[in-house]
Amino acid sequence: QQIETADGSGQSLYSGTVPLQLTLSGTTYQLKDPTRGNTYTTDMGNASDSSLCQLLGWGCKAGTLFTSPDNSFGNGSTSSRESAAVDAQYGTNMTWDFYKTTFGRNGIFGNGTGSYNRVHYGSNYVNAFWDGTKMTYGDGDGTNYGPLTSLDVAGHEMSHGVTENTAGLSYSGESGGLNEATSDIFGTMVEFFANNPSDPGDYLIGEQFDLKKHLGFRRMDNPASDGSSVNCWSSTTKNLDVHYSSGVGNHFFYLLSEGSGAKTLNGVSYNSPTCNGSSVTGIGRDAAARIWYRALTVYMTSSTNYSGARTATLNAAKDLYGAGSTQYNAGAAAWSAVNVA
Ligand code: ASN
Ligand code: ZN
Ligand code: CA
Repeated sequence: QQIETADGSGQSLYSGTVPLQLTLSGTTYQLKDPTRGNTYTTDMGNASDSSLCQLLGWGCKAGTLFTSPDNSFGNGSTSSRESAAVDAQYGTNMTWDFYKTTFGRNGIFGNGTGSYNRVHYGSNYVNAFWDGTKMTYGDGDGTNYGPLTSLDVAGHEMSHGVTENTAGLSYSGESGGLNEATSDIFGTMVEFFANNPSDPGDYLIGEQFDLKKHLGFRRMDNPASDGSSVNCWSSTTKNLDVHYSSGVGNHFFYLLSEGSGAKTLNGVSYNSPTCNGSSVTGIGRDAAARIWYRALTVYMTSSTNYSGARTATLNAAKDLYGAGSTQYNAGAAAWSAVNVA
């Protein structure tokens, strides 16, 4: 079989019609991108992994690669099984391009090797995950949540892979909260980077597939508004589920990017309170993301806690912008504003 790269297009659920790079094998188009480390997407056919796989990583299912007789995938609705696959593939493309363009990073592993997506995992499964090798997406319950294949979740899950291959933040206690915050931060940056008119950048996580409220699972300007996450660090932050202790890091990142107070961006209204009554002026999300990425890849380790994250990001800001720079000072002010001294 002759193998070539072919241009194609997909009709996604959340991002409109998107360009795809495909593999043409003989006369069959595969949803597999030779220009981004051969990243591909498979159909799990609503099967779940066996308990042996979940426990030991043995006998996990790879799913069936999406293929087509033409170079077009999906129809923009869940009536085609390909549509969610288009979102997942597009999400990995945008995440790949975000890391490459912004930080010069070649994929999750940093070596140009791709990964893969499994979609239609399980039945009524309202989650998505990274397992060390690949991304997996459920279809949601169909009532409150649709398939979880939005850009921000794709960026979130792939960023778990980046964290695992850099700082290695351990997934419990405060380091676990920082691990989760890192995924929310870069998932959000991917959404802004893609600049897709159907899914404009915001500081909400999962708003696209939240069928009822369109607010998603978490919000970064005021994490505590979900009733479970925290805005401000305290000595009990380490006891929370990592998806709630991430609130401190998410809140820091929002404040550093956008500043405190009320603001409307791409049609979404935000109001970020500080924990110490200060007001914080933002430095923009691009500078904030550069600081976080350098902190993650140069200074953080598996056991970094919030106090350590303050030191790591301020060291990163010093390297990038200089001690006493606006960016450095804003970083210090934003950490103080979330009670991390
Ligand atoms: N969706 C979740 C996450 O990526 C799955 C998990 O709990 N690890 O954080
Ligand atoms: Zn996560
Ligand atoms: Ca979002």
